[in-house]
Amino acid sequence: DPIPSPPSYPVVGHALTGVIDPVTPTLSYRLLREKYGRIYELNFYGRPLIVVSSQKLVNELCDETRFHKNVSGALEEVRHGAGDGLFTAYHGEESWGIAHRILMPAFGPQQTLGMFNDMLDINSQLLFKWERFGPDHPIDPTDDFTRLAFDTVSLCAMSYRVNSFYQEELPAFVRAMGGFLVESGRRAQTPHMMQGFMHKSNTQYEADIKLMVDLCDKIIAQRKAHPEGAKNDLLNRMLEGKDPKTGRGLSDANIRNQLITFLIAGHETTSGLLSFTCYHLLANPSTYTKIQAEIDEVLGNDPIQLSHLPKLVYTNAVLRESIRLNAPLGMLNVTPNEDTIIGGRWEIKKDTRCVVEINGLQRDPEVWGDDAEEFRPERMLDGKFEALPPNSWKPFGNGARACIGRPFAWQEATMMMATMLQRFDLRFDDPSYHLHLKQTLTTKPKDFKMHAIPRRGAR
Ligand code: MNH
Repeated sequence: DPIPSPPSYPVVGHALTGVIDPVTPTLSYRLLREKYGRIYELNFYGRPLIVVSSQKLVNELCDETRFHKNVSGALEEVRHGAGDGLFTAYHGEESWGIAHRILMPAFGPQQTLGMFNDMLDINSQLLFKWERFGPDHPIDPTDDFTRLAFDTVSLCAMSYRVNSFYQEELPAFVRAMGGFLVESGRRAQTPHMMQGFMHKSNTQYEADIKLMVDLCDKIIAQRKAHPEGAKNDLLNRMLEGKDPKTGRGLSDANIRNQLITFLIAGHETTSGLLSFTCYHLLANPSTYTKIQAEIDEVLGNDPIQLSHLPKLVYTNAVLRESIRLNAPLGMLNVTPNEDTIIGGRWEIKKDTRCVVEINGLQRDPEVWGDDAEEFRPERMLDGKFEALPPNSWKPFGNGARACIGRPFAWQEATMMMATMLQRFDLRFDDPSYHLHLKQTLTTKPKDFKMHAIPRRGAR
């Protein structure tokens, strides 16, 4: 059967038709889904793109015997800075397998528990900041959570302190990475022949990459010169780790690419998750009351401990529900190994670009019901999450190429929610605020401001 497709121009296809808004593509995908359904085809300069968002079809795209991750578009541009790091490695690239096998155990739940103190260190810096600025200060949660996440990954990965809470402007490293990511996204939308003429952005791009590369190379060189007394952080594990399959270790250049990758993959995503969660709690007062009651019961006035984390059951459901409605990384790119047919009727040729539209998938009414658009953490409780049809909740990606930092991000986010709500009552800065989105490689709330009012009796 023909795959539904909006009207297009000859030659350029859907480029220049405005069907995809370059600023917030998420909104365009939503409109297209509402109009054309849960599978439709776009075409850019002759290259087709198939966008899928029902659980039944996505379930087929998640079958790793039939489809694999496709590094193209913005992801491929990110290779200019992250090279063959795990996130941007091509399907089948040899260094991916070696690094995956060395790093999987280093990111396991047990290792992540061992990062508790480093996470708490950065977490306290944020809470102190809010306490000192006081209840009248409008907080930009996305900005502060980006600082939190960046400093946390950097400390846990390579014991390097970015100290972004001690600076008004974002530190050079964070700014370089932000600029690099925005420019990578922009390049993906620029025809190659045009790129050579954009001297100013090209120079800035190169400078941003050099800054990130030089800093990570310096950290690696210092560690190799002075290994004594170093913490057993991710850098240490990469320097010492041997692949059980091939016996090989990681090259210095690959280790640097992984460090840059962790920082890229680990800061905007976690920041988005925390920001959206604050928004949803403020927009849903009854949920807010419940999560705060749980945190008061589990933590009371005590400092947070590892043993508290598994008891924060409702908090966990709130995070799952928040990331269901607003996945910070909204697209998974895959492509079929061979010509294939999905849904029993739509043919997809080998190497065709396919996209799993996560926000559509995670609102599929066949899975989530008529209230799929509502924020209702109860749907994640009492075994209901575990009983979901396969591949209906995919905020961390799929299979072998799924997020390696998932336990890391989840622990960091849980600790932040618990300690934040233990100490503060949150309020909207503008009570009439409605959720708007801001999109780069990842999606975050736009213009969302809040206040943190110290609670009486909090530590
Ligand atoms: Mn993470 C891959 C989402 C936090 C490191 N991550 C992915 C993918 C998604 C994702 C989706 C799959 C992308 C794709 O298929 O192209 N990641 C998240 C979200 C959060 C997150 C929503 C936070 C919330 N990620 C983190 C953190 C780190 C990290 C924190 C590191 C400390 N992620 C990665 C790496 C990969 C990845 C590395 C690539 C894994 C691979 O392909 O081997």
